[in-house]
Amino acid sequence: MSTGNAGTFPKGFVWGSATAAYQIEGSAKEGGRGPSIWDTFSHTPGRTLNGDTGDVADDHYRRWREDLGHIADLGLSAYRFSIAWPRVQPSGRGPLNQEGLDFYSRLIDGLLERGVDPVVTLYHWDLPQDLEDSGGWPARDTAYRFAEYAEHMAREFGDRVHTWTTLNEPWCTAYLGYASGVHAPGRTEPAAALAAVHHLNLAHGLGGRAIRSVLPDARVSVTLNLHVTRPVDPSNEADLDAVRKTDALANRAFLGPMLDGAYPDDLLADTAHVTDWSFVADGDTAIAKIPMEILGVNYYSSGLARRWSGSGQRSQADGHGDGAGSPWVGADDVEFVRPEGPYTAMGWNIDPSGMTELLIGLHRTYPDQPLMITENGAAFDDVVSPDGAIHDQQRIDYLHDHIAAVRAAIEAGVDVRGYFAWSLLDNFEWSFGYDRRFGLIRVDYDTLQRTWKDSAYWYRDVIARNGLPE
Ligand code: IFM
Repeated sequence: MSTGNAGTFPKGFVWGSATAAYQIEGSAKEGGRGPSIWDTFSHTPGRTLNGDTGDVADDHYRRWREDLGHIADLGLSAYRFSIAWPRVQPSGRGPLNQEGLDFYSRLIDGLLERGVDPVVTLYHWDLPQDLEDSGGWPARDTAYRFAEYAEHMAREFGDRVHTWTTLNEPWCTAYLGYASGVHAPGRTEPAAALAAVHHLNLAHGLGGRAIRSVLPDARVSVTLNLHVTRPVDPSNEADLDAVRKTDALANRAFLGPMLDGAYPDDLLADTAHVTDWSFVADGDTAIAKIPMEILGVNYYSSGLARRWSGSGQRSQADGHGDGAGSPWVGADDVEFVRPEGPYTAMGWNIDPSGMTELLIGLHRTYPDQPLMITENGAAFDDVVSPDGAIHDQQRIDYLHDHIAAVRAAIEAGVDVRGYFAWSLLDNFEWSFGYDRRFGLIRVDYDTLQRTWKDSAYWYRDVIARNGLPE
């Protein structure tokens, strides 16, 4: 496919930016919102850096009008945000909360008035606490509650919202929430994590079907943080097998049911010592598979793995292994080695080629599936200059190189429909609290003042020219 000039993108390419409710909204107890697992988790001593919570966050719940102004000024064609389930249905079941619905309704109207397409994520990790108290994602019922909630949202907003993302990064929900415990609800139960994987897949299928029952023409999607893992020694069979295992757990555990209607045999075999997968009922994987107008891909960095020798301290240097447990359920013989730098402030390596590789690989396996980069971005230790500006050249370089990587994939024939920068604003970076800044726009957490970083001006120009600078 030719895209014209070296740096330009196909006509109609979507340029967006993304956020998530708990990371920006604040007002955790306002407007009838119920508690979520992230309220409980972040208020539990020792769970987040500096004890940070999402109580105030970016105060977006009250400053949404100002934020709409930034979205419009950037020239975004789409804005990806999540609905906080506990804000619109405080207990995760039963009655809806009109005040919460009104908030999102105003936001959606405001986006449309400014010519920005609202892209809604239904679940970005803030499970209503009541549902966790009934078992959370390891419990089958949660998938049915999610489908009901999805149907409600389709009825409420389907006249104005066309693109619906069921789940954001179910890998994190299942493995960080229920295996390593570094995310809410902080459980470290490997078998429960695999049950969560399954019920998230089921929720995706049930939820997508519920949306389509109300809105036959809805564009349904999911966002996955697919892992690009390379072998330490590409000529070593054991290292290649370690990569296969991580691919099964991280990628094919979701792609399999959602796109092929089945779990991969090697995943079931690799984890047979953890669970017998008896929580998978007949017909579940057929339900999980729904046609998707878009498959959302989040990409930040790549990994490096090898077979663990079995002696000494096993390294888990993949940026996800610092909790009480390992997120890599059942992969006890896999060791993660820190890839070469440079690194972002998250300690993640910068590897744009991994993004091209990922997109091309997905296209080979699923040639008819349109793709979208629903998140990509970087945290750096931004410095405010004496003149008040934030010269975040490292972030500009990161974004530049990853956008170029997307373009390389398009040139190679991959159907990539858009790119969303993570994130619009600095925000609550989960267990890292406010310490890691991903925003195009800086948020001063004392005054809540927003200031455009150089990367925001740069991204605005990329959008305006539909491509990278020459
Ligand atoms: O901040 C998160 C986001 O919520 C999900 N994807 C990764 C981002 C950076 O860690």
